[in-house]
Amino acid sequence: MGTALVYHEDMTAARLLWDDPECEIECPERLTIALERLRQRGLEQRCLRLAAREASEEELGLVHSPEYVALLRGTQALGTGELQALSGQYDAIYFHPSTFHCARLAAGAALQLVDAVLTGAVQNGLALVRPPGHHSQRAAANGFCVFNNVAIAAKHAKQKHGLHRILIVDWDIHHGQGIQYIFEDDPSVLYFSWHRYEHGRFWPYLQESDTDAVGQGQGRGFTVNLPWNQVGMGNADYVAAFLHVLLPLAFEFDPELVLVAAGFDSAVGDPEGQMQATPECFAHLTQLLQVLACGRVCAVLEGGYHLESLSQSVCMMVQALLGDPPLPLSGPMEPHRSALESIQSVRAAQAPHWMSLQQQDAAPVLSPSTRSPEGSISPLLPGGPEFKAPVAQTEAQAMAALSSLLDQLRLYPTPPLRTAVALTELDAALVLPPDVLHWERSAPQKEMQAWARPHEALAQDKSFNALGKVLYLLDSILDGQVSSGIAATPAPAAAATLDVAIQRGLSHRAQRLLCVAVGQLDRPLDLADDGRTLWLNIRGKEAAALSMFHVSTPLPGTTGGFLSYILALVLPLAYGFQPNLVLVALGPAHGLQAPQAALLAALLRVPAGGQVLVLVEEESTPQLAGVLVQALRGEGPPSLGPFSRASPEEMQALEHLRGQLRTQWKMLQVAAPQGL
Ligand code: X5A
Ligand code: ZN
Repeated sequence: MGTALVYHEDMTAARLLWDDPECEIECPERLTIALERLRQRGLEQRCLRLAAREASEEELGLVHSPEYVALLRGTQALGTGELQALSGQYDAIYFHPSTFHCARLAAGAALQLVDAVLTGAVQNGLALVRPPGHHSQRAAANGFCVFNNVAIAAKHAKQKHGLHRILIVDWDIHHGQGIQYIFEDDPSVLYFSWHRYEHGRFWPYLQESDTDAVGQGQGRGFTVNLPWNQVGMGNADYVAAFLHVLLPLAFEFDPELVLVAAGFDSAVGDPEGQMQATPECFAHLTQLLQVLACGRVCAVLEGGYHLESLSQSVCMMVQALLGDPPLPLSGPMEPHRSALESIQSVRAAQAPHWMSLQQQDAAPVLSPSTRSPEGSISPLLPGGPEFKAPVAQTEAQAMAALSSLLDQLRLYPTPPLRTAVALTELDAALVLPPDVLHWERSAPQKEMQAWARPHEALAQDKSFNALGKVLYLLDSILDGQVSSGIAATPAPAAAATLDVAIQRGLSHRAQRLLCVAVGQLDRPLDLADDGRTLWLNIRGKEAAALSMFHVSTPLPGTTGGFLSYILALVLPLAYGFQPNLVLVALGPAHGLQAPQAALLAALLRVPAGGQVLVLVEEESTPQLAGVLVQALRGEGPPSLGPFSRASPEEMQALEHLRGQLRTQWKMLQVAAPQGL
């Protein structure tokens, strides 16, 4: 439905007029270079361009005191000396004669974006602004920030659009203490921030940036701080933070709008953050957020001071907003020990306030419905990275590695890929978006006969013809001609079709194939346990890990239970495995409601880099097919409905399984391993 890009050239006018090493990194080129890169890659042209407007003084008053706004208005007439003297009254701030105008445009851009999304003109968007906002407070500028753009936008969404629940995700590497102060007693705004902290030794050196600051009064539990106590955090740490902290709370909160305080000083190369997350990580984070609030995501630029890294990260985020499948994540998917300590600490601090954390942290007790694995778990490691993360001894080597990494990303083409649908009878009842391909092509008869021969269920014409489409669609996904697909098969042929699809995928180009079989589908007998296939049977009869690559789990009917199984088991396995193809098969008695199936597909699409093939039974409803198509195209899936707690038995079974698997699959961890 469209992505807005809100910008105004005037926001490049403000700049530092005197010598100040702390402030000089906040420069006009941050915007011009990011925008230039968006143009070069054809991304700006795909967005709805909106010229930023100035926020009115009344709108600024949603957050700031009239005296503070008046003071800022006065700066327009000051000389350089006076500006410098005034700037000195604040921490890490410089004023310029154009600061007031720029800052009003920055806040106005955020407001315009929220209006565009909440009126339905677009699905999502990014406001490219400066000065940034998240450090600014009711009556104080701070940390390059003048007006609190995101906080003003949130207040506006409540007041003008009547919203009741807004999620703010602050992935800038500094703590947005300004946002925290503004909403600390407000339960209608859930504020999540991660930040470089180093036990309080990093700017802005505040005690209230730690995990035990959870909000005040009615707002307790609606401030969530995840401090990073070491530098060097990377893709695995950021994804783990989303899977194990942010997303469980966000689903339980059920926001109507997601605002992102999108600072990219948390990316590799940034002098402030000193972190390692690569630009494509921000596409993953963005798409993980797009499953919330029906996809209504408004991002507003905050920090980001390495011009090339910033521009790449901005491009990745815009591509994700546009619905393009994300690039695979680089680097080992193993969170740092220090990151796990932080994750453990914030989960403990928030547990009293969130059902989703209470149920997950239930003691892992062996229940009668679970059993130990037969034999030993294979020690094979999941596949390696597509790009090598920079590992360097010297500063110069590090810089060379970084620029080669950024070069690789620059060369990556914008995929002109689409979702294909092979639904036979079903698609007649479906109104599909115009860019969806109706899949008619079939694999050559000869080839297919060889594949189908061992399977009696595929002897019938109908099943055989459906298989032909499935196989050709599979090839086309693996060859990069289409991104994702959905195909229907007659129910009696479901297991055989899946079996052939797996073999075909493995013999074609799938280096690592994740098969998520929902319902009564048995693992093919001849499937090798060689690390190339991860077989996950959901709603199998019991929770069991027969090997690291062969996992079977029940699936709770409660929303809380369902979400826990997906966020705490399925996605960590998928991120650890890094598949280049995901096969989702909804087999006999899969029992998934349409919104659940859509959420599963929407979430799996992210670690799979968009390469997902969903097999449904021909007897499925057009409604199910419809929401699956939406999910595969990157549109927000429908809401699961009200949160209901999982039963203790369900959670015990999950914890038992996680306990069995987490030494091999590090993304399952939510706490630092003991005794090391
Ligand atoms: C928005 C932002 C950083 C201020 C750092 C001061 N501010 N040392 O990234
Ligand atoms: Zn920052």
